[in-house]
Amino acid sequence: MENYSAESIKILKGLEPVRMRPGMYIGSTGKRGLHHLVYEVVDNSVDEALAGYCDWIKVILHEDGSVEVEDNGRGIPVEVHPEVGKSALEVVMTTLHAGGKFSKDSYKISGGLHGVGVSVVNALSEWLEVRVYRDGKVYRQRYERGTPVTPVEVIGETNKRGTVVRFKPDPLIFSDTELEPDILEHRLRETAFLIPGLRIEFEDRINGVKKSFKYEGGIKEYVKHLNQGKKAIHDVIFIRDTAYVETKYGRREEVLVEIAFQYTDSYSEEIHSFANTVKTVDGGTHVTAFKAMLTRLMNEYGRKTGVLKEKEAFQGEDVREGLTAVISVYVRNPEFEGQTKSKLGNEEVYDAVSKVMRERLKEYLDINQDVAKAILGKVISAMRAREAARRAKEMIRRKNILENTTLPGKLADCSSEDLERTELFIVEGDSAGGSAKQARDREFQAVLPIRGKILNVEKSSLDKLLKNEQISDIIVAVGTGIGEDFQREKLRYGKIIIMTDADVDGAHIRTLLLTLFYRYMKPLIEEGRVYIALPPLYRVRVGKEEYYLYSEAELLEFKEKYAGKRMEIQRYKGLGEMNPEQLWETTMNPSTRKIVRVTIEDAEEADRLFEILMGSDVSSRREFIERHALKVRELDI
Ligand code: 0RA
Repeated sequence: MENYSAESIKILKGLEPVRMRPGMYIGSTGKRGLHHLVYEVVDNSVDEALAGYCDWIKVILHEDGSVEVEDNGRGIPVEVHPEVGKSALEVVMTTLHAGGKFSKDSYKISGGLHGVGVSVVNALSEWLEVRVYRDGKVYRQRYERGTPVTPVEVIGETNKRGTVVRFKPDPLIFSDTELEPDILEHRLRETAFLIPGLRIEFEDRINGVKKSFKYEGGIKEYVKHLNQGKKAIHDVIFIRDTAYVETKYGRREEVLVEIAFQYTDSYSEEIHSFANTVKTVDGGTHVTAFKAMLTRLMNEYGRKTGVLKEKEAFQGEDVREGLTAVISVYVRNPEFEGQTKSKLGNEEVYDAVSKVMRERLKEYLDINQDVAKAILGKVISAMRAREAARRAKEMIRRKNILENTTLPGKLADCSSEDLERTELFIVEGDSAGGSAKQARDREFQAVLPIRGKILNVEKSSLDKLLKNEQISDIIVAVGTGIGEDFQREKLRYGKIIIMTDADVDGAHIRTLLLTLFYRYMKPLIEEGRVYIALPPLYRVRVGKEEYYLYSEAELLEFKEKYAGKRMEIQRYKGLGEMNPEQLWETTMNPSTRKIVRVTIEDAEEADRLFEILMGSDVSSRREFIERHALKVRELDI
């Protein structure tokens, strides 16, 4: 870094445009934009850390809703800027400096919404106070809505170095000025993972919580963290190298590539990517190159070892099943594309990542043959499962086409064909199924009992379960077929209602069914046709009156209301304990029952949880089921 000098700042304009059109600078004036203010300030300190001058950042969420960010970097320069006759500190805080901005010589973040500068934060704050510890002195200046209300003053002496920025987001700009500690914590932890050795402290004074993040292992530790609770099949692979590549402007540039990844025995894929420590949620050239090269190298390896037959080839999805990866690149002029500026566009990064992957990963796998074998085994079984799933789908399709009049024997169908009235109850257990068949209104309600223990097949993928008879009965009863063969017009019922016991097994089955609908019959969820029945948890008798209660909370409330009265409480352990009349009244009669419509978010959650259920980690599975079982209880219509 050269010395700070007057020329390195190009003064463009004041801050009025920022208050006029905040969205242009921070994306939005909602929650997202609000949090962006904090990131903007933290990123300045992070840049100082990347340049090697700072190893500690502290963020405090104050009780008054303001945020304070302190670092032990060099401190923002305070010298008087000769051209304007103002302190550099004031210039930095009160002018928009685009282009040749106040930047480090290293990899400066310059794309999109990132690195718009701390002056933008100043402009959008009700007030902001900056302190600089530099040359033994403490400097201070205060602003209101971007305008200085004090000069840059020396307010004391110190032996510290660094910068402290404290600001309060302006309620005139933001619809909601409440910062979410969880969001901030998540982001700060992520940043700490990206810069090994950097300590980031977070203190939430509203809730009295303090956290400290420091990861010497960098993104390697990040992958370990992401895979907690999953069963890894090898140690985290870490590769890091620089590559010299040509940009589209014909310049040769150095790109630093860091990749950490690990396979688990799960079926999901999780890739987090960053460019210059900025998260690229929509991926980009670095992610595309990583995926392409991983597939290519695995195919080459599979060929070489003879496990791939002549006509076989791994597809991307085979190679990424159970993969958790973190990709972090540093590039001189990052281009962030897309609506939210979260996709990396630099073509030269594609070349750099391909090159580093080819050279370093090959080398790694040559040295660590056992790891290579473990991964290859996983990829092969993913490929076989994909082929098996295709055959299973084919089979169901054929079954649908050839015998589409043969409905499952266990289905008690309804007589109406009016889609807007008809309902299919998928009921757990034969005894509850029997009661439901007796209880239903056969004109518009159909009942399909399924056995409770469909899920005993441990560590099986959903694809395999498609072959399961219970599942194929459901698919045939619903009528639409699945996946690419889904035909909305074949739908046989207007509502599909999942009715399971209020216990762990019930939650288990519900998750499986939601995952099935989510992955293979998604339009049904999007149209809001899938529901969960909420059977009561208690029946209470007070005198001659009977009441049904649907939650612990309702029971407590009830007890308070009837305190002193004699009551008889029956707890239902399962649907099977209700006689048909009770089942009708509490769970099936449209005018008295409770049902919850399943949203896409619910189904996504179920899909995620399904992975945990199917995974091998018994304790996290148990924990999840219990949590999830409670959660559905808390929902209401
Ligand atoms: C430009 C030059 C110098 C430091 C900084 C910027 C700087 C900015 C921020 C913002 C938050 N924390 C910061 N820390 C440092 C260094 C000038 C010099 O000492 O040569």
